[in-house]
Amino acid sequence: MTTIRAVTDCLFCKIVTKEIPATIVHETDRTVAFRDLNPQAPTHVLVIPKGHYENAAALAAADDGLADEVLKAAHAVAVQEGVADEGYRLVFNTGPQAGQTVFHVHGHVLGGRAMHWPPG
Ligand code: D5M
Repeated sequence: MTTIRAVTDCLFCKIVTKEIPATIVHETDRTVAFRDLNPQAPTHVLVIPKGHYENAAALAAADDGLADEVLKAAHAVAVQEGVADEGYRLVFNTGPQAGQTVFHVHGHVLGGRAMHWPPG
């Protein structure tokens, strides 16, 4: 049985527990993916571990295969959304200077349009 660590007052923990509604498009035992409220591309889905980790560094340090599951879930979302073949961007804003605003690690799966480089 999987134990999920939740943090009070975390927006994305509340999406996991369904206290806050979201359009969930993909779910596994330990991950969930839902549409971004403020989409920046035709496909814009956030993929998170159900357990609370502040950012990608904390998730990687968990060292229990969870980061791998999140990556696989992100690719499964891209396939499901029909953007895997043409290409998609997977972004983990990590820390305030990178633009992270919600401190429950999330990968942005962005696709359905041409992307620019470097990002702003
Ligand atoms: O990305 C945080 C992202 O989270 C940002 O793109 C908006 C999105 N967001 C915020 N609240 C919600 C809810 N309630 N549902 C879906 N998406 C949401 P960051 O990388 O931290 O800047």
